[in-house]
This record gives sequence, C-alpha cells and structure tokens, in this order.
Amino acid sequence: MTTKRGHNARRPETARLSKDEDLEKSRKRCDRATLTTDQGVPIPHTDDSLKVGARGPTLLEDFHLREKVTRFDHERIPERVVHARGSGAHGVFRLHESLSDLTTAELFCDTSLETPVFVRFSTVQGARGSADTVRDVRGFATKFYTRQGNFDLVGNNMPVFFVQDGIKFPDFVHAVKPEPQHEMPGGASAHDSFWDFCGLVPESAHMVMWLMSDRAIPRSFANMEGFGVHTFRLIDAKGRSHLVKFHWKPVLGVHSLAWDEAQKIAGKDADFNRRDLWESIEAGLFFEYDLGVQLVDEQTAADIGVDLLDVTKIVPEEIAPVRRVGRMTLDRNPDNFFAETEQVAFCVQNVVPGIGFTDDPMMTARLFSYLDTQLTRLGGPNHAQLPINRPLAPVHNHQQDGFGNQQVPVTVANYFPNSLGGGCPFLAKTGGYVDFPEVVEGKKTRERSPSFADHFTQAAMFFHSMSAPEKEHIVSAYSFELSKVVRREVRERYVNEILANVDAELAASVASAVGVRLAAKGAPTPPKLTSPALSMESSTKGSVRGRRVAVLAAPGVDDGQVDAVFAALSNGGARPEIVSTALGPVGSREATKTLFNTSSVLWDAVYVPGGAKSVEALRARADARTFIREAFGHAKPIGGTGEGAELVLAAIAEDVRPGAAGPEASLPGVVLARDSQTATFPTAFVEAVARHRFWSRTASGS
Ligand code: HDE
Repeated sequence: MTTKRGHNARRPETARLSKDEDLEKSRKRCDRATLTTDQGVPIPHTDDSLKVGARGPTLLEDFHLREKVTRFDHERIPERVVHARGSGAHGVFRLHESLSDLTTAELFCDTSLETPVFVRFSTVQGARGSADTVRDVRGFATKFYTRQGNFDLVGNNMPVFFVQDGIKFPDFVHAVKPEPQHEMPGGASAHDSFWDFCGLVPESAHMVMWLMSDRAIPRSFANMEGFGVHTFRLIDAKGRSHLVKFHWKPVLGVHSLAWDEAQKIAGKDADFNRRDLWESIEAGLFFEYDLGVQLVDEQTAADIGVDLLDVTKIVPEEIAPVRRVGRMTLDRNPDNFFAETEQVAFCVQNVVPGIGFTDDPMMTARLFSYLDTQLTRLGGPNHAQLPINRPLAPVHNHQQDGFGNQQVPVTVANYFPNSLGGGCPFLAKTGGYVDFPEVVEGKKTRERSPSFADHFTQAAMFFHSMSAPEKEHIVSAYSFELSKVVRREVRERYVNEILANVDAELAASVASAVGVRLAAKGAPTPPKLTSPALSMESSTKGSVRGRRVAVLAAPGVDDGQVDAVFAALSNGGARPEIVSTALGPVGSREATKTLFNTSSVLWDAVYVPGGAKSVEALRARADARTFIREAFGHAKPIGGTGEGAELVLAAIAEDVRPGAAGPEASLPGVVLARDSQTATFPTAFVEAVARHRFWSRTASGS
C-alpha cells in the first residue's frame, strides 16, 4: 500500500538466499523446522520409498511418496501465451511533482507518498526458457500498490504497436510465433510467416521499423524506455478529463547491444538481461526510471495527422513535451521467482480513481483479455489473492468461492443490499471510482476510421530521425531478417509494398541485400519529418554506473595501473573484474573470470594494463586477442596502458579502417597510454566507458 512509513514495511520478511546474511538467517530458521507433509505430519525419512523388503516393490500405501511426486507433477502452470520470458523486481515510486490539477489518483497527487511497485520485464515471442537478447519488443509492466487499490501500467519499450484493432492481435501473434508445422524459430521474428503478415498489413510498418532498430536489443533493462502506448485519461476532482500518454525514462539513458553481439550472448549467457537485473540490485546498483506524463490534446494531434486512438502513432516529444513527475527505483529482488515473477498477474483493467481509458480499439480488447488469460494461467478467479497480486488496500466485496479461494468469509450476508450483515460493505461515499461520462453516439459498424489510414509517415519519421550508424543498423536488420525468409515473393512484397512507401533508399539497399527486384513504380515517399528525441544518439552518456569492464591481466601485471583504473571505475559505480588465463591471484587481486569461461560480448569495455609478463602471457593466447578484437568490432571502449597498449593495437590492427592517418588518431573510444605513468588515463578511460559505444568506427553489420 502507498505508505508514509516507507515501502519496505509492506511485505512480511521471507527467506532470500542470495546474500550471505540471508542465507545465515534462513539456515537458522530451518534449524528449528521439521520436515512435514502438506498436512503437517512430521516425516523422519524421505530418501527411500516404503517397500516390501529393501529390494521389494514400492507400496501404494506410501502417502509421503505419493504426495511428494503428485505435487512435483503439478509444479508447472501454463506459460503466458505472449511475454512468457520475464524477469521481475520490487521497488518504489516517489512522486516529485503533484498532478492534483489533473487527477484525483492519490499516487500522482501526494508527493510525500511512497508507492510500492513490482515490475516485470519480458520478451514477447519466445518461450519461458528462451534467450534474453533476441530481437524483440520488451514488455515493461508495472504494478503500483496504491492506497486506492492496484494500478497496472502494462506497457512496452516501444511506444507503438503492430496492429490498430485488438481483433487482429491473435493473427499477429500467430504470425510472429514459431511456425505451426515445426515450432521454429524460437525467440525470433526472422521467418516467413511474420514477414508475410507484415507485408500484407501495412499498419505494422511503423512498429516493424522500431523492431528493426537497436531498441529491440537493449543492453540492459536499465537502459530501456517504457511506454503506456495507449492514450489514457487523467480525471480531475471536477470530473474533467485530460488525455495523457505515460512514459518511463531510464535515468542511465537508452543503450543497446550490437546485433552480432546480441546473437552471441544468446548462446554464451541466455540469461544476460535477467542476470544483469539481479546482480545489479544485489550490488546496490538500483535501476531507476523517471515517470513522464505527456499531455496531449486531440486537436494538436489531429494537426499532425495523428488520431490519439491509433496505437501505431506517437505524438513527438518536440510537439507535446514529456514532463518528468516522479521516479521509480527497483531496489529489491524477488524472494521466489515462481511466487512473484511467474504468478504476477497484470491486468490492464486495474486502474484507480482518477485514471481512465479512451475508446482505442486495442485497449478495449486488452480490457477483456488480461483477466481472461489469468483465469486459465493462474487456475481460476482467485488469483488476486496471491501475495504478489493482493492489493495492499483493503478488499471487501461479495465475490466468493471458486478454485484456489484463500479466504474464510464470516458474514451471513453475501449480497448487496443487505440488512442481515449490517449493510456491509458500504458503497464508497467519497473517493470511489467514477467512470468518465464520455458522450458516445454512432452506428454500429465494422470499419476502420479514415483517421487511422496513414501507415507510412511515422515509419519514415522514425527512420529519418536516426543518426547515420543507427540507420545502418536498421538497414542491416531488415536485410538480416528478410534474408531468413525462404519465400521470395514474401521478401519482394515487403520491400515493394512496405519499404518502398517509407524510403526509396532504404528499400533499394534492402532489395539488393535480399535478392529481390525493386519495382520501378517509384512510390511517393512521405515527407522527411524528424523527431530528434527518437534517436538514441542524444541519450544520457555521462555515467558508468552498472557497466561491466573486463580487465585482461595475468600474473606480473602492473598493480599500480590496475589500482588506478579500478578506483576510477568503481567510484562511478562500474563493475570491473579481472579476466585472466586462470582463476586465482593476479597481482594483488583475484581473477574472477577466465578467458575460457567468459567472452568479450558479456562486457561493456575492455582494459589491458601493462606489466611485461602479464602482457606476454596474454599475447600468446588467441582467445585474448579475439577478446579485444571482438570488443573493437562491437564499438566498445577499449583501454590500454604500457605494454597493454601495444597488445591492443596489435589485436585490432586488421580492423582499423584503411586510409587512417595513424591508428590512434582515427580510433574513437580506444584510449591508450604508452607511458605507464600517465595520470590522465583513468579519467579519459572512464569518460570513454560512459559514452557506451563508438558506433562511428564500425562498419555496417555490427
Ligand atoms: Fe498484451 N497480453 N495484449 N500488450 N501484454 C499479455 O497477458 C493482449 C498489448 C503486454 O509481464 C497477456 O498475462 C491483447 C499492447 C505486456 O505479465 C495477454 C492485445 C501492449 C504483457 C495479452 C495486447 C501489451 C502482456 C499474456 C491486443 C503494450 C506482459 C499473458 C488487444 C502496451 C505482462 C498475460 C507480464 C501480456 C493480451 C496488446 C503489453 C494474453 C489481446 C498494445 C507487457 O492477456
């Protein structure tokens, strides 16, 4: 519940095994506990079933065996039909700027409140065990436990969607999911049925453009924006409605992986984003996002050809600025994955007084779908009683019984109105949920509003708002994905019917990469609008917080150089670690990773310190040279001091673009200090790490 006492007061303490002290506490608690059946019967022996003699047949009478195995048989529940792969965290939302002139929702009015939240991030296409770093949309769903009940903001990391009407959602999902005949490919949209659907449904063009951009391969959940996507209403005390779009802005900025890197990570560490979330929180490097509200009005939107009920459109931030009004901090890992991250049930219908819906035809379908899916997934109508879903606001009503009911009602009156129960529960006299009394009129019809008809202007705007490297990455992504499409006509249709309507050069580049003929019709392409806020190029680049830096070193390393760089990185919240030829001591530190149990793609930057013996040992190893070279190819910051600088140059020599005057002059993000005493190196290296990537130095295709 929203509380003035602080959000940690909200949940009973449970055992968590991730930290040593918790492990200790949990062990102490266990010391006093006896193993029992589900009925509480003490069990003295659980290693052998009850048999006739030591080698005899097992007896059906063994209730402990039967209970244990039966419970095991039923441990799994159906995975989510979409967004099956997810990772969650607890946190708190603090409001900085009151919106009491716009809404009666207390969590957006009272700046002294701390509202507990639970967030689940997800991919869409893949199964529960699929890899984190696939090219896909990311879910960004937040449950706010407010004093007025739960508010679920079930958004994505992209502000638009593939289809305009919810009735198309099952078709879209069938098309993007693994193909029905062989259940392939898992976790990828690069296959015939997805591109077949998108080539035939032009309203998907804008969202597909986002999907082909680097937004679809985030470096970390901490580096993703979040969007409520739909237009919502804020309703003020006088009952007036204010149209709004919700945004989450990551405090550390929006950053992505390189595509080649993302594919390799999927093999090296399929839990890459999940692990990063878990380990960062354990290390006290909490994930933070500002909540932005973008107030929009129908006329302003109409002036730029946007219908606010159409989820394939955005209102550019340059036209309607995003006001940052509060901050969410994710600061606590779940105690138990299944009980919390898997059983959390987000429902778009969960709103609180002061927040309402619009007539968006996607929203209407979602209002039905989420509650419906939880009935099957969580075994019935009582899933709101599960600890992770239970509102912290008191719940009183006459809903009753059903599978999995946990409550023992004590009233004789389970209906309204009643006198036998003293009239309880009473209707809310003040502060109850009031629907916005929108006036609606019209004939019943199955048609699409003409105001939804322009499918290409904003797809083009997104493309033209990108920096040169971002555009290159988009061209590569379309080329990669469409090249995986077996049927030529599907590729050809997408290029000619969709891309040619967005941008002629984009269409031409992709056509030549995927071996299709560009029709000579010369489709009129939309005006070249731009919205600079869409590019990641201008995103926050001042912090190294959470960045993982591999320090390649072996015995004989120059400890002084390592100390200085560790200190500078750690001060900024980065996580340097020694990667060596073997685990064990390296100088005054310990190697926590080795060249054979980790890989360059799992790090944000590489530093090679000097020390003749150390560098000699590394130089002799192909995997050490590959480590540096791969980081260079993925546009990552690379540092080298003393002999380490020589090794860096040798490793990347073949990849330096020809024609450069001298390697160092032309290598952005490669920070070298030959003189090991150079005192300015740590600062210069930290600055490079804070920039995240140096895309300009990589050729297309990274
Ligand atoms: Fe969802 N969506 N969706 N969706 N969605 C689900 O609910 C659905 C849509 C989103 O971490 C399901 O509990 C329909 C848009 C997220 O648990 C299901 C339509 C957006 C999550 C469902 C949409 C989303 C879901 C599957 C079209 C961005 C994961 C399991 C009308 C604003 C939440 C579940 C979590 C999950 C239906 C479209 C976001 C089946 C019918 C647009 C982040 O109910």
